[in-house]
Amino acid sequence: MTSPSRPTLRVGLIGYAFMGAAHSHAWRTAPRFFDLPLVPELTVLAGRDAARVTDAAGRLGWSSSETDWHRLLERDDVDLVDICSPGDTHAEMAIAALAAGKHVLCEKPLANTVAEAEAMAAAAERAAASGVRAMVGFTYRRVPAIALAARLVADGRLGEIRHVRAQYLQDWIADPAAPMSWRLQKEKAGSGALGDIGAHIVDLTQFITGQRITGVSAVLETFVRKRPLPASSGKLGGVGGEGMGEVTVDDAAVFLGRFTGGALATFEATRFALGRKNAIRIEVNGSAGSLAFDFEDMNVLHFFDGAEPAATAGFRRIVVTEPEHPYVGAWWPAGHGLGYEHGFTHQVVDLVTALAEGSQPTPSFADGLQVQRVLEAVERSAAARSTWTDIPT
Ligand code: SOE
Repeated sequence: MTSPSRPTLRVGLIGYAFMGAAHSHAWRTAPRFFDLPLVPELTVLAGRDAARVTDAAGRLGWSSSETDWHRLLERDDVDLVDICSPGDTHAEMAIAALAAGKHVLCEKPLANTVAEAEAMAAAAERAAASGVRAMVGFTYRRVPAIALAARLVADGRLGEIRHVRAQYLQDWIADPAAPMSWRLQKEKAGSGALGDIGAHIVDLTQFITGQRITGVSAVLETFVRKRPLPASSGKLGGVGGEGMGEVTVDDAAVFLGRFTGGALATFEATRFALGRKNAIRIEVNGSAGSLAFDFEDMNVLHFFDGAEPAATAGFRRIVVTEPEHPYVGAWWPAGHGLGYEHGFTHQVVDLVTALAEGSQPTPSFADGLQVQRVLEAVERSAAARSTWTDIPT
């Protein structure tokens, strides 16, 4: 339990939708289950609508609320700004917060373009010189089974990595009648499935393998190009109305990749995999072993040990809930399992620990920039159809 005498980390959060709620839960919960060197304080929640942000602040446990995010940069009772607003706001907010001497946690993807991400990474580098730190929120790295997978690869248990197979499958807009949202607007979200969920599997596969993607060949598709505008403007980030709106992002991204160690990779990110709700499926095949993970069974990691004699070889199902496993010791007894929200709490634990040590939290903005470069390469490859060979039908 964190003792009351510990120094505090006073947080200002921007946004109170899905990510704002998940981050609020994490800031509240982390000091109650982990012995943190700094005690987070939920100082202020920022949002545009005065009535709604005041209500959200009460519901999510924030001491005060603001309707102008710039106020968070001026307040001397804010040490860290947590950005949980759509991607078109990330660059302006993060760069201003860093310049104001505030640490920054910014939701993924880091930005909507490589140019924005480069400016953010440069601002983070400047700020780090005076001990102000920035981190991008790829929380799935902090699912215990994923952290265990990365540990197995780093320990050489898979040998040389030959194949990486990654899917992120959702189906929340498979119905053409599903209304327009800000996530389907390029000027707000930057891209569709590619940046929203494709960014996660780009980051995860690089984190697990410890390698970088060096090239891609891609296809993007938008299956449903027009959608009904939502009656309530809130769902579209402030824009609503009658009739139909134009979808200006991809619904699905499929791409091949190659890693620095020579491994071949296949990636699939889609919101049209009817029946798959949040299926992050990763398989890595190496010369000495393989691993497989599915977020819809997130407390389990499947591991094939190539050293096992053939008579007893096979994928074993590791239930990743032992105290020896990453993060798990702070929670429940073996077998009781964790959920989606725990990755956000573990993110707070690692961020706060790094800040107290004066070290760089990971993933850094430079890591987020590299992911953005992969996303942009996917978009360029898809546009160029560079390696696509048509088959006459
Ligand atoms: C929507 O696809 C979404 O909320 C993503 O934006 C999150 O990053 C993911 O964790 C859950 O799905």
